[in-house]
Amino acid sequence: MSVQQTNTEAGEIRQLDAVVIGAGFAGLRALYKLRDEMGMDVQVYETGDGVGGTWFWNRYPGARCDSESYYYCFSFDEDLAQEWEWSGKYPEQPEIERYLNHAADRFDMRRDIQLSTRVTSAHFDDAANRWEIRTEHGERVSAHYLITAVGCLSAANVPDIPGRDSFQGESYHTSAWPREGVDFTGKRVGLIGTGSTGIQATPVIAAEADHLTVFQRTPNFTVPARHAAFLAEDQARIKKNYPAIFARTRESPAGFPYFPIERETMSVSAEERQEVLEGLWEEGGFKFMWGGFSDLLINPIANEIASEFIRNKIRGIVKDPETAELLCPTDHPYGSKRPPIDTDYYVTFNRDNVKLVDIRNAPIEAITGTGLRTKNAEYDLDILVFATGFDAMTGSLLKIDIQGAGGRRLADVWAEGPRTYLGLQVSGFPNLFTITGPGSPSVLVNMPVAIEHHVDWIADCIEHMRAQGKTRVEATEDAQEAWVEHVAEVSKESLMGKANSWYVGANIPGKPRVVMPYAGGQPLYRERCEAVVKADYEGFEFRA
Ligand code: N01
Repeated sequence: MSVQQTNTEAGEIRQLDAVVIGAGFAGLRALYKLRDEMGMDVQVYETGDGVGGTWFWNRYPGARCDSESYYYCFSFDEDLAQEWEWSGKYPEQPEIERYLNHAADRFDMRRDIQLSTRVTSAHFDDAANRWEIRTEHGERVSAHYLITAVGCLSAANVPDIPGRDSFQGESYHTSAWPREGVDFTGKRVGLIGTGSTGIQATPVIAAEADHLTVFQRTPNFTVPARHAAFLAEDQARIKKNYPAIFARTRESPAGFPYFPIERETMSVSAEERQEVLEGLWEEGGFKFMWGGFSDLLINPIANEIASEFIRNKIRGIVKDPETAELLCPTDHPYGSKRPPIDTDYYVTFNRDNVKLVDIRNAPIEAITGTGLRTKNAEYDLDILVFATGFDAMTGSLLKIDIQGAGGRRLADVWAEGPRTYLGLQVSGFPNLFTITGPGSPSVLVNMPVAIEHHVDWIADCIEHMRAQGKTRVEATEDAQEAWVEHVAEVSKESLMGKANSWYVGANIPGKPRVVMPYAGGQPLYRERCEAVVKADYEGFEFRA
């Protein structure tokens, strides 16, 4: 739908059953569910000029998925699963963007998605039990339900470094990468940030650029992805097993089709431990975290063994001992930050045209017209890449002026950190559902699995309301309070709170430090959501 076809402030307000914000995995799934499976009148607004969400925006060099393709996808339609051919284990961004475009076409979604349209505000009308939603183009619509599908990692963090805007060369944040790409040939490139993104981009930029300087504040643990193309027999085996694969993704703690092994680190000999870790390193991928020992994320001694294993790998790969030590993380346990997986990251530091610069001990002082100045050196650069991450989990929601019952602003209610019930609703914000909102497992689970669960839960809740003749649903303050406490309690059992990561908002100056995702694992969370439903939607208040 073009902007011209929608209502403007001058015209009548269009009445909708639901507005969905975002057209990534979550928004697309929500649209199909509500519109095609439930017959609702739905409008999706999307800021980008294409669908895909994360996979529309993050087109930086080396961007690829680090969950395996055949389970990092929609499971709700068997025909879609059968007809789509993944090229290999870890598809690059263009392939996932193509997949999501294919889904949008296949299910005739585009007619209800308005692209290039940022939602600027959403205010709840107490008397009508409806949301009034405004866009950057001045459109105004009214919807019974507001469903946010804005993504957990979509509000870019571009650090406010003095002189940032004075740089005369090209500069890019990795999540706002130009469609036409960036030509690094013959260029001196500086890259700030060594999270999953920086770690994926570094080897690819290094191979193209004249010189790459990586500015590292905190070294990160990464294990090899070991990407491989699928053979015809892999495709056939996967397609045959899809129902079982998808079932397992719903039952496992992190939404992968395998379960953490029931074996504690100290229950085996030092030789056996080494053998297990070697095997996982060779196999590659996230299995390093789940497939060897069960206590990696809860027992500091077990964690240190795995952490030191990775450090020794770094020391073995990186030829310059000083660079190797700089790359070794020592200030946080493995897995307490979201672990990246990589293709040729550490070995890239053996290239003559790559330099690692420690900005922990000699911080960046300023960006200049010609490059960047740290406490003890100047770097001349042609291109500056910000791989500096996101204002995670809350950033995209708080960019929108969301006001609930009685005009309460979400930004005020979350001033001390996000508060939700089950990560699905916020008390005081009736008929608003937050897909993979803070307080749900979200980013700790394979995202499409978490998303599909939330969409199904929300749809069931709406169905329940229809059946009961209710028009308003809202989490109670008490239920929310208890859930927020539970999320905090559970997080204490994991090592997650130990690192300064985006999980806890530590990457954004001034953001309250709160473990935002629910760390209890997906099965427990799903059980909890089901129990709530069985107990007649305990903790939710419905009104006619
Ligand atoms: O962001 P990050 P990301 N000065 O926040 C540094 C997902 N993802 O885009 O650690 C200097 O992890 C910051 O340093 P420090 C995945 O969930 C998935 O890499 O704060 N440096 C850090 O090194 C991932 O976790 C895929 O000290 C500054 C880096 O920038 C999430 O997205 C691929 C700085 C930011 O790391 C975010 O990853 C890529 C400053 N002022 C990402 N501010 C898949 O494959 C920040 N940094 C699916």
